[in-house]
Amino acid sequence: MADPKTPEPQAVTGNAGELHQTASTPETRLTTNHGMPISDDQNSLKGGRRGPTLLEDFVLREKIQHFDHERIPERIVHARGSAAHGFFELTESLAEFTRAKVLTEVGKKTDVFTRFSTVAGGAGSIDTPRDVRGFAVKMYTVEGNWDLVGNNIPVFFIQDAIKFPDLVHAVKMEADRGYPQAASAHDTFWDFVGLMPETTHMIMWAMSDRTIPRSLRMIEGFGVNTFRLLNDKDEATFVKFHWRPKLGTQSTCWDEAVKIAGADPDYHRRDLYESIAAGDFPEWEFGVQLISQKQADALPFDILDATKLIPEEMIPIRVVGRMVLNRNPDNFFAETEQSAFLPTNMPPGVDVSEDPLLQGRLFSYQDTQLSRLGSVNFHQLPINQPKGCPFQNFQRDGHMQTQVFAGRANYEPNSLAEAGEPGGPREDPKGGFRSFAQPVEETKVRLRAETFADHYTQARLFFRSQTEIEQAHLASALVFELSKVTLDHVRVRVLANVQNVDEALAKRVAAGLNVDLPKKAAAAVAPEDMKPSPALRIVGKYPDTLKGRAVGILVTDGADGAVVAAVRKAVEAEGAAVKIIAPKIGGVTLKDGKALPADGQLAGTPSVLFDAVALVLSEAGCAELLGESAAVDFAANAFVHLKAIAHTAEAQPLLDKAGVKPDAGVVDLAQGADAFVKPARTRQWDREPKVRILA
Ligand code: HDE
Repeated sequence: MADPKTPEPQAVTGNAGELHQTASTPETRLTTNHGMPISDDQNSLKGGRRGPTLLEDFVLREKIQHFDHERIPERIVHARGSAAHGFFELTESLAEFTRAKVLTEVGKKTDVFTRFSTVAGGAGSIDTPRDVRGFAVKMYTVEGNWDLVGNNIPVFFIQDAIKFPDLVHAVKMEADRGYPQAASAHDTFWDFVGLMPETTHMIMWAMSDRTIPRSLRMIEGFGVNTFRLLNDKDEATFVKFHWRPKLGTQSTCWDEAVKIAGADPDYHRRDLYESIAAGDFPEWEFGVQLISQKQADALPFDILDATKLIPEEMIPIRVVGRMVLNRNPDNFFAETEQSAFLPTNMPPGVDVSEDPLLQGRLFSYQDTQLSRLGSVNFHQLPINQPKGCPFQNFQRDGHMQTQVFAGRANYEPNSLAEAGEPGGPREDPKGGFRSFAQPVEETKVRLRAETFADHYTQARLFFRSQTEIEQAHLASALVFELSKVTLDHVRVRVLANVQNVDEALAKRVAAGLNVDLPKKAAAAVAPEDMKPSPALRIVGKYPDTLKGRAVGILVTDGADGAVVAAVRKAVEAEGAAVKIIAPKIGGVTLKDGKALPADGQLAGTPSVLFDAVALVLSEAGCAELLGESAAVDFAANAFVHLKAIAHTAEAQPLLDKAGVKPDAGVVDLAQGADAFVKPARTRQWDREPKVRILA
């Protein structure tokens, strides 16, 4: 018989008992979404101790129902992203060109929220595929939000927004089989590319090391589309926006990126989060290329064509500000996931151009939020609200309205103020947003301007501006991607197009695939040779520094603590982070009997996660590691990924087993830890031809 009395509260049963914590004040106690205090969050309401759960249990139902609906649709592109808060500071006024306060008030700090992303993969995909990176900055200015929604590459695949759904369908996982995830190396993408020669310039960038960045802190950002600045007199100047990382633009090796994907799928997200948490704040310079109508008319390509860039050597970048990211989000979903970036968010004094790609974007971003965030009121979410100024108008109601509008004034014009009632806000003809008075009279047409027809000149400019190392990587990336293509005719068409870029490149790729070189594709406009632009390189351009990088020190029992300390000191003095890796997470006992805790266990912390490594081993420790493939891989991968390797003499047998050959980047620590620092600052490019057959 059941006990007719209400049983004593028995909130927790079993092992959880020890952890059970209760609260009795309104401030600390757990409630339902409607504020009702909850007495028991461990057990559902059952018909008897071992009986079925009752439908009556509305506490359980509310909790489960909310959980069931936790996910919202991910972004159709750029789904995988990581973000941070910070500030933008203007260092030079652009008052001559714009009336936007954010670009004229020198020294003023404007709050920003910046989200980096990959393009093709889903929200849970890896951080290191070969892919373009999104670089979206929301500046909470005193004249409304300014969203600069850019990429880490200055050009785009297509010229007209009407092709965007096709491009994205082609690159995402194939429709019937649902793979590959976060990869462009498959038939449908290259089919689209081969049939759309306008993609060629962007393909050169996409196959360069730019799309396998070392860190989100080490990527450039570009507004891509041409915008306008408008000054007090409504005079317009074309503008291209640039972000340049203080740490330099740096990339991984392809083989390394692939292995990082397994070792740490969150590599970039973790790196951003940890560096900000450690107070090592990433920073970018903000620059503009200002182009008058006259200069634009003189350019050998159309300023409205997003597949073209303006070489810095033609029109320099003027650095006028900086951005520092100094605070991690408190909540990933509320901030990073719910942030909505809109190219239509611009302060008065900034305006769009007629670039047909940008024109389509002006519709798309606002529209997509409806299916993603589910309500026209997505601008009221804290992360999306303007913070630098009030926002007010006569738009009302809708799903999830959170604002409580008092009074009757929900239309305009109204004269309610004459009766002493609030009449609401009014337009500001002087301070408000005004579009540039661009003349537009012409016949309606669906066509591409002839000025957009040259698809190869700038692709050639990019390829020929690269260093030999980068050209070899680019050619090898093309070989890799086209090797994953299963349809011969798709490969052939791409190779025919690449011939227009550079015949030697096409030959290298064909040789790398072991296929015949097809006839050159007909070009709508024959490519021309432009003067190479060294600014388009990465290698040789980034600062010679270990700052912001990470060094891994592999240790064993019996290792010399003084050597570990010396390496740590030398590396930290350069601004790099140090991690101790040991065969077991509990750490090691050093030669002097002291314990050294580990930051990572060897099998889970491979050398791909570091920019340079040191092997501080004892003789016995090394002998033991010869039987541990993770240790052999640690050294072998560091070597083939062109990293500096410092080592104690006792580590030599492991280096031999891993195939590590002596060169300038392999440093015996008997020379002192400082000898390691210089090679650690860069990759050992001279080593590459000895460890890899590149195209
Ligand atoms: Fe986007 N893009 N895009 N895009 N884009 C989106 O908007 C779109 C383009 C970029 O961190 C979507 O809110 C069209 C160029 C970034 O939340 C969507 C076209 C550039 C992000 C959309 C382009 C970008 C997006 C999906 C061709 C570099 C992520 C979710 C006309 C300048 C922003 C969303 C974030 C996101 C449309 C081309 C950058 C569907 C139609 C060019 C960084 O609206």
